Amino acid sequence: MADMPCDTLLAIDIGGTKILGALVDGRTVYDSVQIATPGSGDPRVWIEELLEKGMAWQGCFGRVGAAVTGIVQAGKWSALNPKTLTIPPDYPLVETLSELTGKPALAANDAQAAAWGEYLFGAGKGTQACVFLTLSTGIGGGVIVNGRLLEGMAGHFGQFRGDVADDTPLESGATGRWMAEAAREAGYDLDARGVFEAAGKGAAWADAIIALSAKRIATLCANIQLGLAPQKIIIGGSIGLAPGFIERMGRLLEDLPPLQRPTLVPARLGGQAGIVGIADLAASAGKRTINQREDGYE
Ligand code: ADP
Ligand code: BMX
Repeated sequence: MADMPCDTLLAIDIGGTKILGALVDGRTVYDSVQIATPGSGDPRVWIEELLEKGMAWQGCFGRVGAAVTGIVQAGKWSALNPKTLTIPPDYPLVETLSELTGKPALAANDAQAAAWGEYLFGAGKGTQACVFLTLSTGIGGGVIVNGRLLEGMAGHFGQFRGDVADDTPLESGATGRWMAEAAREAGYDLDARGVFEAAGKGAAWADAIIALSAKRIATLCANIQLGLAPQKIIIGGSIGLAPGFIERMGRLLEDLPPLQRPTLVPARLGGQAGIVGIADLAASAGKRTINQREDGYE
């Protein structure tokens, strides 16, 4: 672990596939641990497991921030799409974090936190309006307009309905969970990473899955451009950042008239955008109004 001042933030990012915990100060991530996200069960147990792995961090942080897949309202956490992650409804996340760490805590949506991280320190730096998209277990989004992060339901692009099927969220026909399902239907027991590996070795069935995903998400990006005109759409998540995926979407968009064509760029903070963003939101919680009040602040 790098030399670390003891006034850092404990930042946690809970996605549908992995949970990341880190000690963060500004853009600097001093140390991190990762566990797989259990498919269901009690999030308290998941957080305990993560804290166990970060035992050495005791006494090194004064506040906690959690960026989570799903929506957080008044400190309570719920899924919008239980296929991305099943969470007990209205789970008391902020209270649980405070109880387990003894520190004031704040929680927000994972993609919104990542959008904030990229805006402050990454590919969104210098823009006034940008959108962050995580292409991961599902599809999450965060929107910055006039230098301000839109909170609450804003940016939940993975829930858009599209050319998938009636009442099916777009993400359920485009990213991690879907790629694994599509692979199974093709006769292969692989996750999305395995699909990319198979495509890399020339498997046509795997390339077809990636091509359909890229087409659906490129259409989403074109629609976001028409709706919000961001200067950049910043792409993150393990699928978004998989080699060639952004370029594949870019090729599908190149015939659009310049005014309507989105500018796609990779997340500069990579997989750390969420923890960096939530650390900043938690650090400035006393000063900024966010969509829920944190527990334990004076
Ligand atoms: P989370 O959704 O938990 O935030 P990720 O951004 O890592 O996590 O996205 C998880 C999805 O990305 C899973 O479906 C996983 O199979 C897939 N994945 C992980 N690593 C890779 C990779 N190197 N290339 C392509 N897909 C990947
Ligand atoms: C879903 C939704 C979003 C989240 C996005 C990305 C749930 C549980 N999550 O659209 O809130 O931002 O997935 O999540 O309804 P990830 O797990 O893929 O990072």
